Amino acid sequence: MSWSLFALTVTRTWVLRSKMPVDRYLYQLRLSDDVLLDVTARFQAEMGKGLARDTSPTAAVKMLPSFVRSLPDGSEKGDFLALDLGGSQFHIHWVKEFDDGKQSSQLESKSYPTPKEVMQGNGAELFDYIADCLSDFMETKNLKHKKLPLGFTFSFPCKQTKLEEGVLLAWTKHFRVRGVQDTDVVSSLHRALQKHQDIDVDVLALVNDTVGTMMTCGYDDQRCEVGLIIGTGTNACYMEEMRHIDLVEGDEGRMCINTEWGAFGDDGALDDLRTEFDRELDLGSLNPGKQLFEKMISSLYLGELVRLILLKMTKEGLLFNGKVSTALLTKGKIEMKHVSAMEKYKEGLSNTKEILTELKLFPSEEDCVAVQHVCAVVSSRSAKLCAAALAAILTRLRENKQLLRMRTTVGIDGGLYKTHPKFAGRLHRAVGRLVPACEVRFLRSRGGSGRGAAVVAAVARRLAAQRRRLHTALAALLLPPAILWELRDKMRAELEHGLKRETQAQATVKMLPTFVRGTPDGTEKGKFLALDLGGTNFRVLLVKIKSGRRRSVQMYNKIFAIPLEIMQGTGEELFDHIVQCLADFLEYMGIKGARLPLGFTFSFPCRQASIDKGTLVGWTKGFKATDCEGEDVVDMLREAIRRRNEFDLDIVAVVNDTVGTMMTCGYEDPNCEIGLIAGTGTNVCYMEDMKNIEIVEGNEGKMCINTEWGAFGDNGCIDYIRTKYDREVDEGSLNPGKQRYEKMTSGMYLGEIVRQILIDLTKQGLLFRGHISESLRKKGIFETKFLSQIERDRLALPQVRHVLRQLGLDSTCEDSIIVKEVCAAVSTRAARLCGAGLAAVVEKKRENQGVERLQITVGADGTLYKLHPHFSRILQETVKELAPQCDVSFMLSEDGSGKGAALITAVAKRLHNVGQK
Ligand code: 0WK
Ligand code: 0WK
Ligand code: BGC
Ligand code: BGC
Repeated sequence: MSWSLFALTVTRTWVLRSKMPVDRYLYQLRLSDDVLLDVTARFQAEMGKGLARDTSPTAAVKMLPSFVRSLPDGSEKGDFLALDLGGSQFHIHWVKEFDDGKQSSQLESKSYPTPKEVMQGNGAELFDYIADCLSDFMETKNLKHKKLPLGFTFSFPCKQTKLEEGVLLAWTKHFRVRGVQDTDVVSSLHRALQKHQDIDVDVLALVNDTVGTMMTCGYDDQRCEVGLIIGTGTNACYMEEMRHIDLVEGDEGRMCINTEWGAFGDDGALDDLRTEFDRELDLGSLNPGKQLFEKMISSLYLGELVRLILLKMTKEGLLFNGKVSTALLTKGKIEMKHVSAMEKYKEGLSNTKEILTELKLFPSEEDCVAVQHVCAVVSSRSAKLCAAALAAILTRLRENKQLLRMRTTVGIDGGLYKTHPKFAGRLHRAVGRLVPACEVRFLRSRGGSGRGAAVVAAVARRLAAQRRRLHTALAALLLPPAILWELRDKMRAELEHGLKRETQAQATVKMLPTFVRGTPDGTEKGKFLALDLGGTNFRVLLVKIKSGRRRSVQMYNKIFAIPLEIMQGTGEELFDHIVQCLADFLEYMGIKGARLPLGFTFSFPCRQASIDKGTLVGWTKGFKATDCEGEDVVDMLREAIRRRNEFDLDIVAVVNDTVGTMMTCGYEDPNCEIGLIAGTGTNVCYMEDMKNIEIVEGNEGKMCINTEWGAFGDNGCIDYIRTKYDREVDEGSLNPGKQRYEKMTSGMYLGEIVRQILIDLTKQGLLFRGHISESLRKKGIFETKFLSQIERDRLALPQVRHVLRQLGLDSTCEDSIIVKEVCAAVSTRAARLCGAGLAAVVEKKRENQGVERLQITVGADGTLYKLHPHFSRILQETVKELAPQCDVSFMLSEDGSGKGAALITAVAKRLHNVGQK
């Protein structure tokens, strides 16, 4: 340790210990950690106010959305220009970003002065000056022939509604240009640039220097999610959860918030901490009452604070023998560089002596020590106050992530932080004490925020291109109203084809008579068995129906699995499996001996000649058992029961799940004359007038028609809305060319459509960094239940990423936003398509009844309808749109179609007994 340093330390310790009167002034500037923690809490409250819709207009800390949503992902490339205005220097950069996966970029820069007359002139002059400098820069760098995108770092508070626009709220620091406040600075820049015919730049992004700094550091450290400037001014930004930003639409992902913490305390929140020197400094500033926090911290003001303290001490004879020099009386005479120099303790008192002498103060050694002390206390307070506010931001980030401990990186820039000998250390230590649960890496920005602005422009360009390509890909899934009306009419035509004798045979929408002629009338009673096959679950049910006053239905059911090898084995194995389950259930219920009537819900297209006959037209969904198509499934069940020879049952009815669902709901609401299934498969049935069912004898009354609308389009009539993704899914299905409408609308296929689109977007480099992982190649991996999970409102993106991770898909925030959009596009199309089909059915019902307005209830079931967060709502809205003369109520079938099958069995049984008499 050098002699002079030793001498200094001894003197200082002695001076300090002896509690110089200087402390009378300085103790207010000493902030204990308790006080700092209180400042942290106050700032947290201010942040909340700035983010919330109702308090943000009056909030002092503005919390300005920056529309920067994502960090660079390394695919940014190309040449960019960047302007960096608002710090101590005005920089222009030429940034070349290389898509070499190593996130490397090259920077060529030039600084331009910001003369006072420009900083305090009028707007047109300022932007003309900027344009002239840019023109000069492009001349120098021989860029005038290039059309280049530009990122504009503008280090003042701006209200933004999009990246490429910013309305100046107020000037700060040493800027005070007339006619700019409350105007969009990007349009002003554009106007000035247009005066230069020989330069062609596109301002893609306006960013605050804190945001530019965060992005610059984010390029080197992906963990960087906070940007901090401690220079001429001070400010911080950080990545906030969208769901907390009331002023911006959407809940997905994060957005960078420019806190503008310089204004913390402008509402009096820090008045108890502001000293007389702070108040005096503020009164003498360009913007009294504004930026009060900044005026306690940043380099533009610290020198002045020191001057005011020294002036007071000198006036009271405590320094320089009470001789007040002109310098001490001159505002701005002591600058940050002086304070920094004087705090270079390794150099002892020499700097201090030299500087004070230059200021004609001729200090004693004690004076020097005292002045150093004042500098130390003032700059320490600055560092600590920064730490307190930063601690609030770090705590919020940790809470947003619901972490107990958090590692993060703070990108930092600014003359005070970079050049002051002690500031950085003090800041780091204070942050360490205030937020011990956060492990913070402070990363100095390399190349200034200009590079960051270029990165933002590059990300903006990438996102814009991505969005354009995403919209192109998803455009094919959008069904404008005109198309929907058309589809409604096409469905209507197909319904008619299916009903008419001469066209029935070729019809794709088969319109299968079910021989169910009425909905329940409450007289049904007895004990019935029901089987429910064809949906997600195979159920065996015992249903007890009571009529009259004690009218009720009691059900006991058991779910059994249908293994894939049974679904796609032989018909015999399938029906033996069904009877095995039946036997287990009868055993379990202890009713093996009872020859109960049974209703068989068989959710596949069956041509019926009567209520208890059903010939399978063709398998759908995941079933492909052999030797069944063209066979009567009731016979096959009876044979299987016979083969087992353990019990006997009276199979009274075979019904489609849509019919069972209609009956189940009809038991509660007699107005229910339509049954809708939107589940693994999709289908609808409705009560049709017998006179319209030409293939069944008789014109009286009604009969339920199982439309089997899943096959709509198998004749190519909807090929014009089928996309390449639909064709992929169809070709990869068990029944290519069949059930085309079902493959665009039902749970068995929606996940596969999404997977096909994700593969296509990944191939285009729009997703997963262009890498198609093994899991993404796996057919059926993207089950429809994942759509429902991913599309759940308020599901934060981390949870979407969690779902994708379960699928072995490692995704970025952006990826998950895109995946969510793809899911929404696919499920919305499905719901709108179903809505168009259903509108055709209810309109037919209305015309059947020849009424102006129809009131009708639709009984609905199926996992897609029940569990998807938006499907049922969008379907209902579409029906309302396309069948405006129908008041359609939707009734969720609580008990599945098994109950309906039992009710049908009861009716059939009653009719049968009446027939016997
Ligand atoms: C360098 C950044 C610039 C920022 C400046 C702040 O590139 O955007 O405004 O730091 O520090 P100052 O120059 O005010 O000390
Ligand atoms: C529950 C019904 C059943 C029907 C199923 C359809 O009880 O008959 O097949 O809904 O929905 P999924 O299970 O296919 O989603
Ligand atoms: C401005 C901020 C800026 C900060 C640092 C403040 O005066 O209001 O927008 O980020 O200075 O340059
Ligand atoms: C079947 C229909 C059934 C629907 C819903 C379709 O695949 O063809 O009979 O109603 O799925 O389960």
